[in-house]
Amino acid sequence: MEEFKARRARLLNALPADSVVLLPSASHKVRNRDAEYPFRQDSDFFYLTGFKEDNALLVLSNKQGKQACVLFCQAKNPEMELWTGKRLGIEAAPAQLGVDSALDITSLDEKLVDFIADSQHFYACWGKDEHWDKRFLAALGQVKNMARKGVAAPQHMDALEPVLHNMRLFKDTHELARMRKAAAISAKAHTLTMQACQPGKAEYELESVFIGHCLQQGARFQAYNPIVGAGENACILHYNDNDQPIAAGDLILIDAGCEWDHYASDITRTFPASGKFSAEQKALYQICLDAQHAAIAQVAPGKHFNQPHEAAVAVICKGLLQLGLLQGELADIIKNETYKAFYMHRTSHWLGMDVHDVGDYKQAGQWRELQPGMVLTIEPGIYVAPDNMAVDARWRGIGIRIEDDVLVTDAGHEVLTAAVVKSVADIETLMASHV
Ligand SMILES: [Mn+2]
Repeated sequence: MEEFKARRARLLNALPADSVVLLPSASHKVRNRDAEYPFRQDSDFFYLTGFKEDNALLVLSNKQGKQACVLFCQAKNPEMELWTGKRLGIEAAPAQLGVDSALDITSLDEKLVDFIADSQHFYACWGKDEHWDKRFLAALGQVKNMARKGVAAPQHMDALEPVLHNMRLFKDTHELARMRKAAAISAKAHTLTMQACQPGKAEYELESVFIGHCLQQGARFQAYNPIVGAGENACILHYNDNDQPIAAGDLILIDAGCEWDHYASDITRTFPASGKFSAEQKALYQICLDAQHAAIAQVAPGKHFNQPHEAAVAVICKGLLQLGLLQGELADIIKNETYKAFYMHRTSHWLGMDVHDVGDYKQAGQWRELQPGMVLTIEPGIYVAPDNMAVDARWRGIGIRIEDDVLVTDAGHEVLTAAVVKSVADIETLMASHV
């Protein structure tokens, strides 16, 4: 509770005087007819409340120098709770969540007016959800109509995201504990999946090993849909079908990571179905791994966000040039981006509550400087399209990506997902111990 309370205070301290913040929870989403997707709380809302129910809204305000925090949530209702599960309720919310008071969500529209009245700055995630925009603007309209009573309406409609997401970019110890847990479960799941691999199995059988381990450990949700691509499917960046058979000569690319208490992990490993890399697979894999090591070495305070990517691109270009998949001068290849035929995505993204986490990548047009507490992925890849007639046939259809989660520390970096092997020798040794 203290963790969330402290974040709310920090946010309010960062806002100008006489601000009001309105932040709704996530709502249930229909998958088909009466069946819903599993509920996932809104990341911003969870970050500030730790509250896991839907149909709620957080109000923060610092009007007249006084910080206030009010939660609108669902009232207790035994009849409804019999169907949809236990609710915290209005009475228990203040003690449980550390908010000043709690109000019935059904009274939201009439009460919002009081919170907005006499505020100067109206903070919300404007433009994110039309339904909430309309409700907030309707309340604002009501406040404006009170002008003759001496009530002032906000002069500024402010985006909440820049200040809140800059906070989320720097992970505190509570957040890192959750991210380490997610990383540990996913690393073990990747290890078990590699050991379970055999030609003749289907991609979904490996997916089931991965998800099965996560579930057994209590990580009920994946941070994103797992990618399990065998052979040429590894060249499809967001492959999600996971329904093809695995052949003996295939490389298998698995990009999967569980979520632990609203925090993501994101790991990719690529390994040979038979347990032994072919000469071509090994040559490209080693380039990708060298690129990843070079990129990870660039993660340290004071480096900028693009330096790992630049390092990875340089290693990949040099390697593909040596193998003859690229031709010409190294400097030209990098400048003209001809490597993009093989490496078309970027090397990193922020990681946190969201797998592609919030936070600006550039500030004033410049790549952002890395600072302790930031977490980013390092995920170079090499993909030779099955129909790439510019290269020898033996290279075609090979797809490789290697991805780890890296925390920026005072001393440099810490790889949170180091527990799952990635060298050629270590993968071949692990896969020899088939389970
Ligand atoms: Mn990723």
